[in-house]
Amino acid sequence: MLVGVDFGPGSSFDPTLDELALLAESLGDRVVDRVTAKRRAPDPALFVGSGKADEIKQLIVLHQAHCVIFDQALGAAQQRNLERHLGVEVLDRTGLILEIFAARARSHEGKLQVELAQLRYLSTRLVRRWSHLERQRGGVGLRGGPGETQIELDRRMIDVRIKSVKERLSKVKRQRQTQRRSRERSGTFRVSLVGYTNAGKSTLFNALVKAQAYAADQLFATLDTTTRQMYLGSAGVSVSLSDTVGFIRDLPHTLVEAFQATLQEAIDADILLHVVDAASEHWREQIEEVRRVLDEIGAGDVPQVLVFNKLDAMEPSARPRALHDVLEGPSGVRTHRLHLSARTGEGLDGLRELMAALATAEDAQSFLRGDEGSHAPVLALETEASDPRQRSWDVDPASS
Ligand SMILES: Nc1nc2c(ncn2[C@@H]2O[C@H](COP(=O)(O)OP(=O)(O)OP(=O)(O)O)[C@@H](O)[C@H]2O)c(=O)[nH]1
Ligand SMILES: [Mg+2]
Repeated sequence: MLVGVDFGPGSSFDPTLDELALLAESLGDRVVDRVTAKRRAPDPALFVGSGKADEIKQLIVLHQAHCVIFDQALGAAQQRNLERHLGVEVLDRTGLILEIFAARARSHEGKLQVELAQLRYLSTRLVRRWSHLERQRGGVGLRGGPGETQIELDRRMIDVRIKSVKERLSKVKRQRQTQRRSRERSGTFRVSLVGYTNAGKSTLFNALVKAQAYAADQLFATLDTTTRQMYLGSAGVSVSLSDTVGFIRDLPHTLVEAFQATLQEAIDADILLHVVDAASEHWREQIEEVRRVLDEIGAGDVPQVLVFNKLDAMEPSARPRALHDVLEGPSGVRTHRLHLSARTGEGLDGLRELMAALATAEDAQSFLRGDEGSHAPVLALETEASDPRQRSWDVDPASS
């Protein structure tokens, strides 16, 4: 059973719970019912009020559900109380995403990163549970209770494990740095595909470099960064192209931290191709979310090109006039926008052309900002193009 709670403006709430359903289904779960609630603030004990909790409990019995998944992050105590109250396993969005990452991680580095994130998640939960036990026991000097020994052991085990995972990760990180330095020395222009999960990054990657990266209609199909050389015949240059892990709303912070090494690939690029699922009705929110995560990992200033993918799946009436155009805000800030289909190949030549122009330009950033040799039509916007909050790319492509 899925549960989402609307805490009003400023909180993320999806009344359809569709994305949460996709996340659950990608772990093999079957969704039997969806419940939404509205509250001013989370109930400290049960997150939802006790009335709502009882309603959920009745539905659990009705559907014989095995698990309840909340679309928001639950506190450790709330999760525990809910499990007690509902009598089934209770997961939150963070826990669910961590499970998906754990199930998908393939590479040595990916597995280590997921383990680190899980241990961190676990340790915050356990520490809180322990302090609660310690309070109950009441006094100092009360030593040797079985609980306490166990607690100390668990705590130490998690700490030891975190330390060893971190050490192994830093070894992998050093290897990565060496590889990166050799790429830097070769002076290759670096392009990274970034974007919301399921936007089509891997499909586009495969289409561009004729690789066989895993692409699938599931969230977080890709967890590891893959890099390939891509030869751009028209300009006679090679660029390196990286496929990266997708982002999602409320990406758990422990994961962002743990995946720093993988995400470093994105930060270090000369330009980012920000792939957008143009066929999704949520593409605006998804762009904002991706920009938020990029800011968080320090890649907010890397020049970006917006690549609207899945052109073949768009309503014919929504098709853009030009496959490549430039959005210009009132103060002259420009954003290049491409429309293409990684599946059918339409528009890929335009992307190759732009990449070739960027790779051979004196300075990619000023190329994107200025008029240097670009033939794409420029669309004047009423709001600033570089400010994601103003949704400046929100120009009706058909009318432009
Ligand atoms: N109709 C259509 N579907 C596409 C296109 N590109 C990708 N897809 C589909 O979208 C789904 C996701 O594609 P992926 O390439 O795995 O997406 P991704 O961005 O790499 O996703 P993650 O690795 O999960 O972040 C797959 O089912 C693709 O077949 C396209 O141009 N048109
Ligand atoms: Mg992928």
